[in-house]
Order: sequence, then structure tokens, then C-alpha cells
Amino acid sequence: MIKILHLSDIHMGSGFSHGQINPNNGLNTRLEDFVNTLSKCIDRAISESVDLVIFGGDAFPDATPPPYVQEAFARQFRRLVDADIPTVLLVGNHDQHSQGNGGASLCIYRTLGVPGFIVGDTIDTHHIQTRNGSVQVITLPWLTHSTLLTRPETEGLALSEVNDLLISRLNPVLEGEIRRLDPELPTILLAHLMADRASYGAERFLAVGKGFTIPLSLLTRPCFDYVALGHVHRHQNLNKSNDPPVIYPGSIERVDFSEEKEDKGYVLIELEKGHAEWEFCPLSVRSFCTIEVNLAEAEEPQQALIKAIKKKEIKDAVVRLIYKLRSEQLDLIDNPAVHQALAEAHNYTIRPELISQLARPRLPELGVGSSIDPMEALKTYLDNREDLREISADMLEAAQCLLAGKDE
Ligand SMILES: [Mn+2]
Repeated sequence: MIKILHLSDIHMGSGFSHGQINPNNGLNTRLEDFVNTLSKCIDRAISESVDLVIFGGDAFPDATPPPYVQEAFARQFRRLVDADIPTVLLVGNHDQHSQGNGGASLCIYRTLGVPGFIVGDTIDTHHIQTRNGSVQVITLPWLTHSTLLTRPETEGLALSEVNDLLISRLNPVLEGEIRRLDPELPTILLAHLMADRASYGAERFLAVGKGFTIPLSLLTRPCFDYVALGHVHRHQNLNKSNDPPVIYPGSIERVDFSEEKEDKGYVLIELEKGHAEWEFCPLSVRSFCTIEVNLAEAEEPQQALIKAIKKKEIKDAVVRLIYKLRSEQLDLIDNPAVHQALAEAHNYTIRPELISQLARPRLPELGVGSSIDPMEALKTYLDNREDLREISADMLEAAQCLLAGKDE
């Protein structure tokens, strides 16, 4: 039996806006949070003396982290080298650099020849000798247009057609790896991807157009004993039959408010040929707290606001306060007192929203019953807003980027 620790989506160096500067060392406290949480994962790998650590991708928010963030990451993973624990680092979308061929922030570990470390930046099968026997790991890094397709092939195709073409290319490549597997050895597929049955929460209606979606059927193959995923930040098992388990461990820390209600952690696995026992191990991480309150009808808005804050556990949390009020109530809010009420939070933002007295009539093109895609809706809206004319092109471009861009 082989013991494995599977973690993913570290995103070290992100979320600085949720932190503060630690006056003792000048570091953002959110970097310290991420480093602490990662160190708890590594502690467990060592205390449990696992035979292998697999990382599902997205080490940093982008491919060029500042040196002190790189170093903080390396200092933790270095402990696995010292403990003689082989480690596979998979390349996620945030790790890839558009310059050079296959360049990724994690490739430095291969270049330096770090003992026991494997970087998964291509589709490949790795035979790993652990203290408790051999295991084979197929690495499937984040796929982009250029991974398996050439530009002339994709020209003029809709995004969904490019997706289909990519899947049709991926299929035989994966099949090739599968045919070369040793059927006697336990096997892991380690992949950074968006699977078509993953649930992402609030942003799921935007999922189409955000990179490629891989059908679950491609992953639930009997030749795999465990499918280790990265990319989606919410922990979940995609395979109801659990044969094989198809697991997103999720991110190890809350990267933003969309993860407010999610548990964070990593996964411990006991693997043998034909069977995998797995367990989600929650990490205690900094809590995020949204306080939303509508004061428009409140006779004493200040008291109502303070009461709403007092109802929540905000000590040491990252807090955002959003309150709605009418313009004539503005003078009734005692801002210093609101800041005072939030003072025990680790970090907070306050967003008052004015409720317009004259409700803007809904544009007929955007009315109930007309189905319209987000870009069309935005265009229609902007066409009707004289005052936004100057920035409307920029807004459309930004929206396009958001819809097509990386999210996880
Ligand atoms: Mn990702």
C-alpha cells in the first residue's frame, strides 16, 4: 500500500488586498497565511511519512512570482526533499508563461535537478519508485489552444468547436499513454483541468468560454486507481461511484470571497492496484465574512448597521461590509463608529450603496423573457448609457477578457 498526499491550487502570493503589512518583517499577512497553511500540508506529509506528494497545479497567481514568494514556496517543498519524499509538481494555467516553449514557474525544479522532484509540464507517464513500491503517474497539465492544435486548424472556429477538436486530439494521446501502462502497477492520473461536471458556485453561468472543459468519461477509466485534479477551488469528488475517485482537493487557502463558505484542505490517499481509500483533511484557515444589510427601511440605520455587524464572528476575519441606504439617510451614518465596530477584523472593506429613488426603467431589449448572452446584454446596456460612451469600448474589452480568461 502506498500513502499519498494530494494538494492543489496554492496560489501563493495572491489576495494581498485582504491582508495587512506585518510591521515585524514587512511581509503581507496573507502571504504568511498561505505559507503557514502550506507548511501544515508539508508537516502532515512528513509526520504521516507518505510515500509520495502530488501537487495539482497553480503554485502562484502567475508565472513570474517575485523572488521572496518563490523562495517561500521552495522553502516548504524543500522539506520534502530532505525527508526523501518524491514529489510531482503539475503545471496549472496560472503557472504557464506565454513566452518560450512550455515555460513555467515550476520548471526551475527540473532544471536544478532537485532530487525526487518531477515537473509535469507535458502529457507524460512517470514511473516513481517509492519506499512502498512503484506507482505510475500520468501528468496532464493545463491545455491551451496551442497544446495540441495549430493556429490554422482553429481559425474561424467557435470556441465550442475548438473545444471539441481539442478533445478529439487529447483522446488518442491519452490512449497512447494508457496503452504503455504497466497493468500490474497502481496508477494515478494527475491533471489540471475543468471537468464538465464540476460545480464552481456563483460563477458557473460564466463557465462557457473560460478555457476547455474535459468530459468526465475521459477521466473515469478503469485503468486509473485515483484521478487527482487541480483547478477548481472547491473540494469535490466528481465520480459518484468512487471507482476511481476523481478528486479536486480544492485550494488550500481562501483566494477570494467566492470561497467564503468552502472548507479548505488536502487529501490523504492509501493506494493499491485496483483500489484507493481517500480522506479529505480540512485545514483551519482564515475566515472570510460578508455582511450585507439593507438599511433603506430602517428608522435608525446606524443602530441597524452596528447590529448587523455584531451578529457576525469577525474577529481576525477578512470582512466586507455592504450596506444599502437612501441618500437622505447618509447623514445618519456615523462612519468612525462603523470603523470602530469592524476594528477586530483582520482586514475589512466598507461599501455603501445608494438606492436610487427613481427606479430606472428596464430596457425593453433586456426585459423578462428575452434570452441574451452576457456580451450582448452589456452592449445593449452601454448603447443606452450616453454617460458611459467614453469607456464603453474598454468595458466591452474587459468583459471579453473576463469571459475568456482564467478564473481558477
Ligand atoms: Mn487553475
